[in-house]
Amino acid sequence: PYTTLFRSMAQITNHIENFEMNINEDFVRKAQELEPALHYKTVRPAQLVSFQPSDAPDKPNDWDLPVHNRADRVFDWIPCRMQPVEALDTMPLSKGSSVCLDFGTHHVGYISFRLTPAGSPPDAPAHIRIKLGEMPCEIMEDTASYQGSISSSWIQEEYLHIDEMPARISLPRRYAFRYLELKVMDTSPKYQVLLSDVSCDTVTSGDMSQVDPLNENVPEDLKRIDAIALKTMEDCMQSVFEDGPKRDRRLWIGDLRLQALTNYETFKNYDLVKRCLYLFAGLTQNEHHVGACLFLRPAPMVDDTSLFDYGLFFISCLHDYYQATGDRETLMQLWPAAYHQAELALKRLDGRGVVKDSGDWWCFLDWNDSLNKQAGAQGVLIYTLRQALSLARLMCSETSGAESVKQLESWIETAVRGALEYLWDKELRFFISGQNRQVSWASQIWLVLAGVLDQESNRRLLEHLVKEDPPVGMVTPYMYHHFIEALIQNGMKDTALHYIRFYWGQMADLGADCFWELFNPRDRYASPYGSRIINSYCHAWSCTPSYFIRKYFN
Ligand code: RAM
Repeated sequence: PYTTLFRSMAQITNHIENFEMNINEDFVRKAQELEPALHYKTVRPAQLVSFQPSDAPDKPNDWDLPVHNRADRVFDWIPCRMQPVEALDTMPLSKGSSVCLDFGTHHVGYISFRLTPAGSPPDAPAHIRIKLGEMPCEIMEDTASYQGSISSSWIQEEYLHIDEMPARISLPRRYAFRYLELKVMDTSPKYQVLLSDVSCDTVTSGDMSQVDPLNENVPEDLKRIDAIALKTMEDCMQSVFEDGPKRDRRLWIGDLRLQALTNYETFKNYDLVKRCLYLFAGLTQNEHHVGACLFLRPAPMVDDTSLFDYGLFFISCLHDYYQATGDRETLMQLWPAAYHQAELALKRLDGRGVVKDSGDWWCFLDWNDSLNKQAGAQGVLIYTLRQALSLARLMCSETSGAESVKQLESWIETAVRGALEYLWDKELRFFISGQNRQVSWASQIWLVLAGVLDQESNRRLLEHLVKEDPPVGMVTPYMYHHFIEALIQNGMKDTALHYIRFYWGQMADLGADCFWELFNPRDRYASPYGSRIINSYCHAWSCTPSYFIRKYFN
């Protein structure tokens, strides 16, 4: 029951030419029936705060990297001049003055506050600016200086005219923030305004009471990392698993895959994963390719962004969901869509059994401009084909699945042979990628996860990788996740733990309330979008320490 809709290119970004959306009404209905209940809670600011730039020189920390390692800093802004919220009562704000409220931790929700005039009757509207920031940089850096590659409309900043006061003002948008700054652009020389009764109705579909406490003997630093990761999960759990509640506020399949894995070890909201699976299968692109991301409102719609790896991860999501739930009915319904993603991906193999390389934005892997994606994509292909094979074997007994088992076995054989013959460089003892035979972290990690070599060789490769540290490194928690997973799967748990501490531990030391979309320990200012104020500081793909800690170190 597929309906096909054609949309004009002018309306939607141009990733696919002649983009078409295929709708499976039954699947979409099923997803809608699984819409989660949202939980609301009212929270209030903890204190007033100001920030000072940190001019202290960088000093090497435990990891010998130039990263601040002091709990009193949030990135490189030092919170100072803290005051109780009650101080607002005696703080009339006039033209040009501002106040910053610290809610104590990260929140997602709807803001309201009261504005009362002080002095003469208000003879002009109050013109105010509200800024909301997950991090101090969003409050402190000038929005007008943003020149990045994605829309400045993500910056959480509002200008309002208030005509009548006293007034209770409720902002219509949902925000992700810890800090709220109100600045008076103008009142009139005759009156000021008092800010009071500031609150936020937080929203999430995550239910923290479902999450078991960690065993007492888990080390304190891991408990802290786990708590931050859980908060990240909670704030990203909305009507679907969002990638980030500040940005992009939508369902991306790469993020979903890692959220779902973490969810099975924590919140155990199986229906939320199921809902996302039905959405992806119910709203597909040209040739029924699973899209990279989906919008929910005003009506569910698949985006026209198509990525090789993200399409294949539909297989992983279904595979992991079945492993966690044993929900055979869902498996049966969604298996054809999953298998089809493998068929589509196979079209990209050249005669040698190697994925054809092209441009930038055909396969994601990591936010790293210099990364060649060919070998990593080959790894993702083999990794997901193996998961498809294990599902196909399960399906075999009840349907005519024997064909797909044979087909998948032969595809895997072809792709593994291709990787070994054309991507493995015996001299370098690394997998190479692309025409320029690039050696990167991502290529090694994905081909290790793909199980192209035996365990012993994988281990040697990972050790070699760490030792040689090729310059094309990892920049996102998403890529680090795969590194940790590769280490654990090859019996290197101690090294994995070391890197969890190295990476997520440093974010925690830098004052993270939730884990970030991006963190490059060697360059804290890194942003694929051109400015760190647009980065997301509560990002789903960064939540996996809870998965690792609970599954392997608890
Ligand atoms: C970013 C999103 C998301 C990621 C994609 C590839 O814009 O925030 O997390 O999956 O890119």
